[in-house]
Amino acid sequence: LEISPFIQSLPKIEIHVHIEGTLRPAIRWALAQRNRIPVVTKGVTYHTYEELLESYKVTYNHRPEQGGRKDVPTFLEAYFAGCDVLRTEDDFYDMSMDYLKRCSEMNVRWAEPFFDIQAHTRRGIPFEHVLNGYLRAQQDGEKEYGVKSKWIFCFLRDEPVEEGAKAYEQALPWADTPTGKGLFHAVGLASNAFKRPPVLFKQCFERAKQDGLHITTHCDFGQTDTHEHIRQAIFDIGIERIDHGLDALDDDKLIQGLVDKNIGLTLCPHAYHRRTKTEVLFPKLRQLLDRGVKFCINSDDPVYMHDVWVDGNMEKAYHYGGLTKGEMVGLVRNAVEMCWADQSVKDSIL
Ligand code: ES4
Ligand code: ZN
Repeated sequence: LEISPFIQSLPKIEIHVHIEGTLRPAIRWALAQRNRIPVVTKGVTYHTYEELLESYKVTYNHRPEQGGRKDVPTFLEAYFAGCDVLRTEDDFYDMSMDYLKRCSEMNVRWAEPFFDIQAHTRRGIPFEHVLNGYLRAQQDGEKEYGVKSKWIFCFLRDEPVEEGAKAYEQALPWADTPTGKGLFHAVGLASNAFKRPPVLFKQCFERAKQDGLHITTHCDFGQTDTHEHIRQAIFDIGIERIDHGLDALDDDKLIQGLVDKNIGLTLCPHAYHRRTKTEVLFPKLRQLLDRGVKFCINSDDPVYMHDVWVDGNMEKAYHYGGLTKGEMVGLVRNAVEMCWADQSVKDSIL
């Protein structure tokens, strides 16, 4: 699907994108050369850039517990394998600057990228390398590309809660607090949700709230127990946004909760379209509009999802969802309302 002049011209905000999911194969290859390490995904070593590029054309497997094949990487296996080339502060900086540059090309004015610090500390990378790389990119991305950002710390929900709490303490000096460096202004929950409901992290969310940060959580589309996860997010934790959360449409009480509490969904249409029929998926956008649920359009992990970025995701909503131009502008307006930028930034976008 080509990007139409209308979609290209819209000012954009992206508030659901994993920075590690924006690591393009060209950058991955270059960083591997720079660090003198091989490029490997699930036991397969890529000896040429062309082979590596080719490997990104797949649709990743489902998780083994959901019947996925053992020989094909799952999405998360590919995503964490990509992280291996990120070793130095400059590596994190270069990946992030590449994303922010891409933002400027797509007319994205404000971004709230997620980062998985535990994906790096558990490989022995010092947390300062990660955070200082992102902080420098946050500053230079605004200066060089005019893209402002505040970032979101993600707990890896399939790791022990104490590990997440420890990582949070290490990262706190980089947070957007009165004494912090201003990198991240929120916390979220990512990675494999299987048997890892949001309430497990209730104390982590409470702590972040006390520190003056915003809170959001992934409730992936079509996952085990996703309705219960959405229920917990709304009613037990008091989350401000939900990442995905499209399954709320199956349950009137969840929809009512979203509407009553003005909780918006950060949707990523292409992520669902990879494994959902057009005629099943896109009417759901219309249903959300009809029921008054706020949502906005994002990319999630563009590099591991066929190179479909936020503009491509908006094009899909426009084209397959049959939304009008006015409705598309409304979705940008929703993103302005849902994002946690200062009012002056919000006012400058729409
Ligand atoms: C993710 Cl698509 C998705 N689901 C859960 N966790 C993630 N982290 C990055 N992308
Ligand atoms: Zn996500």
